[in-house]
Amino acid sequence: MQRRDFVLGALGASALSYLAPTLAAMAAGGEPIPYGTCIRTDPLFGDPAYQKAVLDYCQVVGSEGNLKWGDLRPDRHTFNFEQADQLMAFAEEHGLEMRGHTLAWYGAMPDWTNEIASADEARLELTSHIRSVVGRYKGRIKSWDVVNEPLADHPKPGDLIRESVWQKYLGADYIELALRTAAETDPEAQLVINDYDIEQATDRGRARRKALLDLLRDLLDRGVPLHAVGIQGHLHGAVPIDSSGLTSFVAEVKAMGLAILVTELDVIDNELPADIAERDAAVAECARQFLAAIGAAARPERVLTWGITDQHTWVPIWFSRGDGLPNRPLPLDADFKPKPLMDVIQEFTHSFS
Ligand code: 9MR
Repeated sequence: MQRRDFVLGALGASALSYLAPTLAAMAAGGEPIPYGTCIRTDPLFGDPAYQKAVLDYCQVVGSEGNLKWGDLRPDRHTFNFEQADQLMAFAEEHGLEMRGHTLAWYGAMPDWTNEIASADEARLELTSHIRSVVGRYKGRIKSWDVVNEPLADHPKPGDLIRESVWQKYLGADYIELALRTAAETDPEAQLVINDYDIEQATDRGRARRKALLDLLRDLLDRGVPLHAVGIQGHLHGAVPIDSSGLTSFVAEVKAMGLAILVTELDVIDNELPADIAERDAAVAECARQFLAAIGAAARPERVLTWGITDQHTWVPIWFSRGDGLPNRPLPLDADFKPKPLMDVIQEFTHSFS
């Protein structure tokens, strides 16, 4: 399948105006977009079926938790790289690329970081952490989600940046500091800002797209090192996707000279029908619209889902179903059988080749 068919199938004629600049690239052909997943190390090393699925389907992996502060930093003076090292070794042994997630986030912070009490201390902790972590995997982790979810959940003028210990003491400047420190530590690494809920056809979705574009423009205008935007893609199956808004957003990001990655795709299905076939079809169609809208403006460099099997997903922690049925947000079911979502991903990643 060619990209044009994929895009047109999902978007219809309204997408045509975005296609023209990309036809030459299509004709040139190329490799399929590398696909991958974030990894939980327990099943990776404890369940042969999980490991087999990763090896069968993936060219790239990330870590669901092992590179976050909560896992790496049991206390202020200690780094625990054991799990992250094991995943890195697995990736290298099997020729998989590994992405880094994440260096500056509000979430998964160990309690001791609440003791940070000044701008100087925040600067010191953030920069020394980034130097240690990026330095350890220098030349091996080639792409980092340096700043994760910098936007306020519902950005408003004057209130664009999400609260965190970094924002509390350094304001929005923590973003620049994190990026500059990562660039100094590994000048070859791709530096990414990663965020969610930018595809929705809602006022909030529009506000988030605008806030992210404003943030990117400001950083680039000031010469801050930044190479790509990670569109997470935790899609809400029952919330319409703003296809043209998303395509325009990607076109603007591309015009800034930044690459696009899909970093955490899954489809939150708590409000979708109970019937399995209907639900799986709705999940796949939602992802198809999302990918098509992105693909209409740019070839994303990577497509990663946030997990590969419904057996291991964060979704029920926040979005369990009222009817008690298990969530089905990912490309393989709980028995590792491919679902329509896997077909959509494979069609999309191959539509560029
Ligand atoms: O899926 C992750 C879950 O297992 C963790 O408990 C949680 C806190 O570390 O983070 C989840 O991953 C999030 C990711 O790091 C950033 N985007 C949203 C993801 C889902 O909540």
